[in-house]
Amino acid sequence: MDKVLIGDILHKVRKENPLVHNITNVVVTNFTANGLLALGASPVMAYAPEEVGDMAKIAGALVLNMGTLNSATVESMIIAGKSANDHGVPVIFDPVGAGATPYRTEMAGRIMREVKISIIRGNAGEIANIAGFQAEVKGVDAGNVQGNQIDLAITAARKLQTIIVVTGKEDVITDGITTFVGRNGHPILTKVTGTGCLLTSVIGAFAAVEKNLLAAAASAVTAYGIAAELAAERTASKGPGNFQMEFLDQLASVSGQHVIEKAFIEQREGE
Ligand code: ATP
Ligand code: TZP
Ligand code: MG
Ligand code: MG
Repeated sequence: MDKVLIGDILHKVRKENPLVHNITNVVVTNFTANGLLALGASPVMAYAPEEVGDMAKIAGALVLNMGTLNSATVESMIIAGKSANDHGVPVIFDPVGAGATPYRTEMAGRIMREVKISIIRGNAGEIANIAGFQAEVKGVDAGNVQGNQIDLAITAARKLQTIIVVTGKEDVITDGITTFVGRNGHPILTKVTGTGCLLTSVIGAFAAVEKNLLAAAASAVTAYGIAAELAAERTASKGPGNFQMEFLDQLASVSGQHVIEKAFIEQREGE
């Protein structure tokens, strides 16, 4: 992956300030809005079935996040998703906790059937479950998933006909044909709730400004991981609280130059 391109897309997010419509969970709502603002995007959270269609059609991207799902939000997600589809707005899906309960797995399936999803981001357990494999999910956290994460991502992308981003120690970004593996990030990200959800929304911001959605997703994952590294360098010894605040600051200041210096993302040969 060209590091200059990653910096260019990051720059476009800040220049174009895209509107990102999030239907997300109650745990991460404020953190997601602040993270998108810090990065240079414009967040909006809107849930009412009466308005989600209108909001989604004027957004640069729609992010659907299953974290604290209920029957009303599922209906809103489907209305918003269909409107986004009709108006050429990319839809990014975070199947939080898929596999943890039958309800979550079923609703993930329903959302994916009724809405054309451009990019799905989740941990390995969530992605395995939505692709139809049994895998351990502990609440909303990845359980101990056996097997190769790259193979899992490629299989899921082919089966679900969408771009898949599997995150963890290594991140895999694939459309089933072209695959990138990234190694930016820091383990302290797992000690702050919502860092996966915020990443999904950041992918939305990148997808809003870059038509090549695979490049958008890979660039978002890389820039986000580098911001986390910069924040961890300054605060990891103090703990997750200080890290969380510093991470917002680093999302605001991570630059193309940082990407050149720190990006670790490589393309894997396909079959
Ligand atoms: P989980 O609930 O299992 O933590 P999640 O939805 O919060 O999943 P993560 O997989 O934790 O999402 O990904 C969020 C961010 O944290 C990504 O940028 C990812 O690269 C990073 N990350 C996760 N684990 C590690 C790790 N061990 N080392 C470095 N970065 C990590
Ligand atoms: N419970 C329901 S949603 C949620 C929790 C703790 C937040 C999950 O955030 P992330 O980004 O997947 O860690
Ligand atoms: Mg997490
Ligand atoms: Mg998550």
